[in-house]
Amino acid sequence: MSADSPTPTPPPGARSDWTIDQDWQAYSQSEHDVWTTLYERQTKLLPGRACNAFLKGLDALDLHRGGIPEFSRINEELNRLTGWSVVAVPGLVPDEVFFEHLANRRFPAGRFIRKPDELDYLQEPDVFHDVFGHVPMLTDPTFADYMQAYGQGGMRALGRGQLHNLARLYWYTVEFGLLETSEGLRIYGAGIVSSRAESIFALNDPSPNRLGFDLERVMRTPYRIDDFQQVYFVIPSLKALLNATLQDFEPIYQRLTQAPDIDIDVMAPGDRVFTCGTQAYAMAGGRLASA
Ligand code: HBI
Ligand code: FE
Repeated sequence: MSADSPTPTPPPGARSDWTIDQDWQAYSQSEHDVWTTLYERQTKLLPGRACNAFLKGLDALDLHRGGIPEFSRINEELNRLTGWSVVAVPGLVPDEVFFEHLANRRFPAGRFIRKPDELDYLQEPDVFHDVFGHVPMLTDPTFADYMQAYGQGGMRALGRGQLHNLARLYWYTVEFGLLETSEGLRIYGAGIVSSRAESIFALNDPSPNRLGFDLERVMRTPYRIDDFQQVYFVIPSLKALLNATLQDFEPIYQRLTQAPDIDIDVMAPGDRVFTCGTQAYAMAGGRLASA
């Protein structure tokens, strides 16, 4: 989406900011059952894997009431904690709409939930990915500030036509980020924490590289949207992540226009190496080969 093309019009039934009513009454029992199945699977797995901020947020929002949570109920507590709200959208929204919501502390969550035969993998973020995966971290004040700073930065990046660099930052932190703790690596990325298989792969599999987070290095690294990541980046703290976005991006964007991408499966000079991966999973053909 370049800066000058008009924003696509919202789908029928959606407001001009692409939000829709969650219409919580309209969920069927089988849709609620899918949420409960996914929720119970993940919460068995995540203690000792997800970071404390995530686990604390999950409790604070009381998401274990069984069934798809009502956004208006979540928002009472979420607003009180960090001023964030969850708003329902039909699915992926255009980048500039997405950034505008984040910049105003509104997280756009898909209203739909995956089908029972899609439990383990889906391309588009559904309510489980968005609300279970992303929202608990928004109860942490530092991460809440990071997400708003990301939204504000996104609106600037759009203007420069360098969105792809910033999308990588989102991907390797908000979606697939790992955190270094005294007990070992922990997950904070929504794409990992909402996936049973990747919650295990990202921490335990010898295949992917695990490298120290460096903002500019991450912004030069392409990513995969169709399978487990071949590299995960590790932050030393949520504060360090927030601080990385508070610097002036202008010189960074300038350098990025001259810097070549870094291949997804290599180590680069200066990388802090937590795991030098075998890349065996990707070389064996990944998800499709092991299906
Ligand atoms: N829309 N609803 C929704 N959820 C996302 O995570 C999302 C999006 N639109 C764009 C987008 N993510 C990515 O391009 C971000 O990197 C900006
Ligand atoms: Fe997401």
